[in-house]
Amino acid sequence: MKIFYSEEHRNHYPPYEVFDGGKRVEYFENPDRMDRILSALGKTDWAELTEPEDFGLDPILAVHDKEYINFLASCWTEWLASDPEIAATPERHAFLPATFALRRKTRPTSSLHGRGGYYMMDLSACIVAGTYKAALASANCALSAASSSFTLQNSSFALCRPPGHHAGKDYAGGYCFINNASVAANRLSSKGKVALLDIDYHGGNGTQDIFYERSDVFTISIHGDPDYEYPHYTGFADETGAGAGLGFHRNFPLPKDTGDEGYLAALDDALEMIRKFAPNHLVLSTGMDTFDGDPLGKFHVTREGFAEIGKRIAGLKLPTAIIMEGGYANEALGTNVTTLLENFK
Ligand code: OKP
Ligand code: ZN
Repeated sequence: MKIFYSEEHRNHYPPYEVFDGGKRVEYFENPDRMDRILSALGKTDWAELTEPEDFGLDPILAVHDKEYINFLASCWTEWLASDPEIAATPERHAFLPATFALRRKTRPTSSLHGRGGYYMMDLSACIVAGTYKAALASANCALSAASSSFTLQNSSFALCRPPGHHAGKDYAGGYCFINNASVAANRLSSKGKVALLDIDYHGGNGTQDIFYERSDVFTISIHGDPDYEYPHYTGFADETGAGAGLGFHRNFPLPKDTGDEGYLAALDDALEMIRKFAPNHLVLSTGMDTFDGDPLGKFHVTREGFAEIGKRIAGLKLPTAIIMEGGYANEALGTNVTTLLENFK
């Protein structure tokens, strides 16, 4: 199986994040996650590591707002230029806004902090020197996986970091900057019907927003109920699309302590909907944070659970671009990923 991976992610490693209640903690979405996955892939006889192709900005701008991408591109250098203290010790800092724009009543103003609060939805998508290039390389991994799985009509894996499913058309959030899976799905949509299934523990709000009014890309997310879980304000069962997209988005919010059995029951319902939609291609937003013991999750999916989840999704028999999203139980991350991927080789 082709695995698209770039070393570029290493330069995106913010020195901290601001967690619930304002607590400063180490950045959960760290480069070690990739090392664990690479090491597990290296022990298999089927993983074929490949550099991503560079697709340029066009496929990204087909999904994201240009001014938002410009903000990502220049944020760090503007931030350094604005304060000599930051410029003297850049490794100790990350850019975060302190005021957030409530949409509908607001506009992106020209100051850096004005744009920060407009283009960022929370305090977890810290921008540092290497963020923009890492995000571009991550999107190129997803595009390469899409292109390869289309050409070869098989499945491929994009080892993306930073992840993407919380990023909307014009905002970053939840460790995400460019919505890798959406960029890939949008590109594939020119070739046929696409289903995008999101099995990350957190609701895929960015993906939901991007395709909400479209019927050519059917989006489904299975996740912790926003009633108790991040991203808190979206991902409810009654959000099913709008306009031409009505009926082409589905959410499966699940309770705390969901285990293999409860998860697989929801997955079966989701897979049935995908079968009815009869897509030509599948994009799988793959987070392993449903795992029992994940520090950011409240589910109890086991390794055996991931084997069964992979088996049932692969049972769709669709060429699948598998896109890495979250998963923070680093010690188990590599094995969990290879356990799921094995079903698609
Ligand atoms: C990214 B992905 C925990 C605070 C949440 C952001 C989580 C982003 C998850 N209560 N901080 O979907 O794995
Ligand atoms: Zn997640």
